Amino acid sequence: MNKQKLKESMQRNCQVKYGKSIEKAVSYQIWNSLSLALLEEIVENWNQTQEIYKKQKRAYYFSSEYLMGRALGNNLMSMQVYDEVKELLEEMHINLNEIEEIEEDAGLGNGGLGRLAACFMDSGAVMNIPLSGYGIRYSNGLFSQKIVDGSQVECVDEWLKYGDPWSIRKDDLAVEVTFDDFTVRAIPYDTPIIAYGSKNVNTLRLWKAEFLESFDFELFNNQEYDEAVQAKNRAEDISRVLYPNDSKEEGKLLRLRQQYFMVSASLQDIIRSHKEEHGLDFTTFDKWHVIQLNDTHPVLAIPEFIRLLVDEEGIKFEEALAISQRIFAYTNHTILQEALEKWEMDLIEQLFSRISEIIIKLDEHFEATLADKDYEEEVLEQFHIIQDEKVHMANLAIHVGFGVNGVAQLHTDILKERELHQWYELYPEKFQNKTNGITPRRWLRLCNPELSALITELLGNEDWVMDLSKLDELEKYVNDESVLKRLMAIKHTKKVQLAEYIKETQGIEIDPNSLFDIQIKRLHEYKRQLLNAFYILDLYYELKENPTKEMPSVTFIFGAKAFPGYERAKAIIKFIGQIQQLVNEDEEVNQKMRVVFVENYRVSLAEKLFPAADVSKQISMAGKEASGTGNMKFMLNGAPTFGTYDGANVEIVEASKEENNFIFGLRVEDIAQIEDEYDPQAFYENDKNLMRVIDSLIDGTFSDGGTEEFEELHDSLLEGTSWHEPDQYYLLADFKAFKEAQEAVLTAYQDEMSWAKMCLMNIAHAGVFSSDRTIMEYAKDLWDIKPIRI
Ligand code: 26Y
Repeated sequence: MNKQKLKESMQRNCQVKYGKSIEKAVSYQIWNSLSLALLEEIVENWNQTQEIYKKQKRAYYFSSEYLMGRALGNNLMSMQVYDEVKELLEEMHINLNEIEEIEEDAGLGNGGLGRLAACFMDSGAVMNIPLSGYGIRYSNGLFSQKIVDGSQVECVDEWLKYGDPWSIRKDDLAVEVTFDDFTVRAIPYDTPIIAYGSKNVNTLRLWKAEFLESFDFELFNNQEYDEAVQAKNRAEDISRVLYPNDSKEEGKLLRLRQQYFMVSASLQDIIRSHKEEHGLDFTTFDKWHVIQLNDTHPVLAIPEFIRLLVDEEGIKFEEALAISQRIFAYTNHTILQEALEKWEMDLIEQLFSRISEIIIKLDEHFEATLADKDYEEEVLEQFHIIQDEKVHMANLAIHVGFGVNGVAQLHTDILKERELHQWYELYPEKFQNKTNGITPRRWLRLCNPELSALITELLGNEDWVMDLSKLDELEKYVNDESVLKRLMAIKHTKKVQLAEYIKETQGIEIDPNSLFDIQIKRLHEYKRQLLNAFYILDLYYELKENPTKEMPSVTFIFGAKAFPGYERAKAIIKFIGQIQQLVNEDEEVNQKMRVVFVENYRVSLAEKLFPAADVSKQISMAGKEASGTGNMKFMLNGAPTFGTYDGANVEIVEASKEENNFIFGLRVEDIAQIEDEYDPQAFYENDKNLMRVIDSLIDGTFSDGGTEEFEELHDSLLEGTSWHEPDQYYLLADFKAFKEAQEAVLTAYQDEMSWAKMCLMNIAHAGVFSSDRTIMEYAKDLWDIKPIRI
């Protein structure tokens, strides 16, 4: 990189955009000018990459969520100019770190599924796979969270407030999306995905919805100003907000519009480029294109593709269906029934009646194909796309798609044996496992430069950044005391940095010499943050009774957003807040333990938390967490897993060995055995400690501000409600095992060298959890695509 050239470009961009020189610019202006200057550096490679990709088969990731986080630091790293640019800025008396910190996260996703999409984008580029992402450019991403008096308050996310220098708006590539009641313009914004280690630059294309005419003159002339503005808003509403929802259906009509908007625009784009490159021959479409559907959210792509081929290109329905069956594959991310989308037929009819016709036709088609299988009536019903006037999106995807995959081995097994068993029997050849992964660039190289430097030194080069399996070689240092000491010193540094950040942002003091025990993820009952809270409260009572208990000092850290309409999840946040207050204010115990709920958990905060963790808490009820990916981020940064046999935890423990982790609790098969006669009351009555912490919800120990939310939590465990049995996630059954495992942690942590070994073993076996490995599996087993380097 030519420093002088970059500096000039920064100056130029600053002058043109803000009418002032860099010397006079404020942080966000510097951030914009620098980002634009860097974009200038890669734009030629970007165009070249796209031209070369056109010559071979390409994959498209259709996803309603992309949880990208910040771009600047990541792109500096990918371009391998981080240190150079830092130096350059220093010469200009600018602190790069401060500039990085003013960037807002692109939080266009809820949680794991959205972050996985972002990791896949990065890995696609680094592995030189012709992979493009398609999605929606929400004006407001996931809400930002404030904790006010212990409760979650949601604030609107304004990620675009300082601009979006990394995206290029492409008006010339706009398309129209037509609903039965109106038509909108879809405008693509392209963001470069810059490969670390090569010149390839992939594309994330996100659509923004706009009004067709910039202004409705007739209405305006007739002084119907409000109507004109209304029509404009109605169009823009489609890409206005991400639904902060990863469990239930909400804002139905608009959400459905969003889904159709995204898939229709993306397919029109793909078909247009197909015609440009290959003419009107659609019989070879699958030779050139393959579409991965990220959960059911983009599954409307199937009938929309058929519509476009039949209605716009004059292809016969049967032929269009046959092509679809060769280009779509579907990934399932959950077995929670409430998260499997089912759309009411009349909504679909109302918004896009032609799509409902096609869905009916598809349903009839598949019914006919099953006619000779002599299924019982009931079984046959389960295969229908339309059941009780609802469209089962997963059924549509499984019938048509050529591939169906789960996201961790256990999850795929459960799909095959239970949740989708009859589908597996019908289409065994479609089912595959693709264990999730994480990008080593953001989740180690960027967020933990200290550990990265040590690894590079030990391995002799930086090849591990692009081939994470190289970490294997670290195992030989497992008895090397000086390496282990350095590893622990790095951990301490990251804990000091986190402690400073928490002090600065939330005013809470924590001790970097204490054990950092961290649970960070969306708030959901199945993830069992409440179980962790019960344990912490129990430990508090134990310390009150026995102040000389032999244990290291511990800091319990939580971070989680709750869906705004999910009352119980919000009550759990409140409960944790109450425990935090009780513990931290109690002088008798607060030298031994503290609790912190970090506000507004998001990608950029995650980058500070994972490297600072001593323990990774992964305690979902066995069978419920499809994979988890946070678990992998902890592991890569050297934290043993404290967890259940669930999701990818199983594979993490298999890779790094059980003795280097803390596994507890009921397994899937144990739960299957007891589920019919499970009696949480018996656990409650037989364990005084458990009783005490559960009772704290109703005995006046804590206050929920008179809302009765705590009582509701209490009853959900012991009484059940109209929609579920008591303690549906088996907290009470696992409490004792949890406590024993946590005791083992407290003991193990006191032996620094043996602890350090566990950390090292985790790092050394984390290689398989690189999303590079995952994306290559998709490319090989599902997409039939090979890398191509520019
Ligand atoms: C349709 C709507 C209700 C909905 C919106 C978002 C349903 C689900 C979601 C998001 C689900 C999600 O994030 N699932 C997570 O996907 C990760 C990536 O595969 C997994 O690691 C994680 O276990 C799973 O919960």
